[in-house]
Amino acid sequence: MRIAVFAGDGIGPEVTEQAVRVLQALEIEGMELVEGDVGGAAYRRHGHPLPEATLDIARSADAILFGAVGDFSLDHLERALRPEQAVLGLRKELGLFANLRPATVFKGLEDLSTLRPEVSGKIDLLIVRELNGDVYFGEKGTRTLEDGRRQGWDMMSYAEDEVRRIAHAGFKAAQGRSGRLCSVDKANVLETSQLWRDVMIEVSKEYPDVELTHMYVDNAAMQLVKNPGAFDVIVTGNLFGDILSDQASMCVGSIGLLASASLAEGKFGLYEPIHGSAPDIAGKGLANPMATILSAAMLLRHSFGLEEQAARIEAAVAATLADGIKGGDLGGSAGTKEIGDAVLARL
Ligand code: GGG
Repeated sequence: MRIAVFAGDGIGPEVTEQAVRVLQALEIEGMELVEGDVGGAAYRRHGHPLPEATLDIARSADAILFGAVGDFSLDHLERALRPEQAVLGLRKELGLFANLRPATVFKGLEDLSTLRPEVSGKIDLLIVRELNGDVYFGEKGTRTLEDGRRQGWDMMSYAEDEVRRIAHAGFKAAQGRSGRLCSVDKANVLETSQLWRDVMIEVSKEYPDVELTHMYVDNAAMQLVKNPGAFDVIVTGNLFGDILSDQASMCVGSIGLLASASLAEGKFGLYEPIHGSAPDIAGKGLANPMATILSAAMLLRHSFGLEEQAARIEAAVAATLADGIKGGDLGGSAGTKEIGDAVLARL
């Protein structure tokens, strides 16, 4: 049970430290944690956000616990050397194509949502975001046009096999839940989305027990705020999924609560909070570590089948919140370590 721990930048090390404490407290036999550098921290030490040594650790591990990457002071670097390339590179190198992002309202937090309490209490959804395609990985560049104007471009593209494998991930996730899958695209405007929709319909024939619906992304953004309880599993592309999951985090109270699993075929996965490095609060002990702690629970469940230990972590987080111990992101005053202590005490 070799787990790579890549803490990264900003609040990444602080929140990861608390998740590691929780994992260690479970005293799981055979668990080995191996640290590696990623992001801006890796660039400063090794001249690259994803050094070969880190990739070697990743390849030799059974799962990765990841903090966050991003560092404004490195904005001047060429794109290939920016901190974010660490997580994008790991996703591509390791074939991590399916990003599961659950969003549930915890007991006691209903009134913290941006929504009316009677709506927010009903939110329990899963966003399945494709991770290896879309504008993130298409050809990109800048040039100066003949008339002197600068132009930038990012090619949005999906091949049918890329859509097919994320479709299967979405349908399987829906089978494990209520059997409802909403595919989000922009098929009225984008060719990639038309292909996406066609492939979703083809794959749906293999899952007669799942009800497939389609929604344009602009409408989905509106419905997420208006009636999020109507959604169960959403499957969508890389860019739309990134945006909609941040929006979903506000429907449940805070981005500091949203965990994620980025999965390859099989059991290997990278687990990280959906939030970034939050440089404004880094090093102050203010960050909410719950999203990273909940990501560690997803790691135990998906990569190692340790359902009981995963459920213990989730119950401890829920109990901490129900007891009113909240970080500043939720209107409370508990700091990073205090929240970690509280979760440990309730394990
Ligand atoms: N823990 C998430 C994180 O570090 N995000 C930074 C980032 O740049 N992510 C790119 C993406 O998820 O699309």
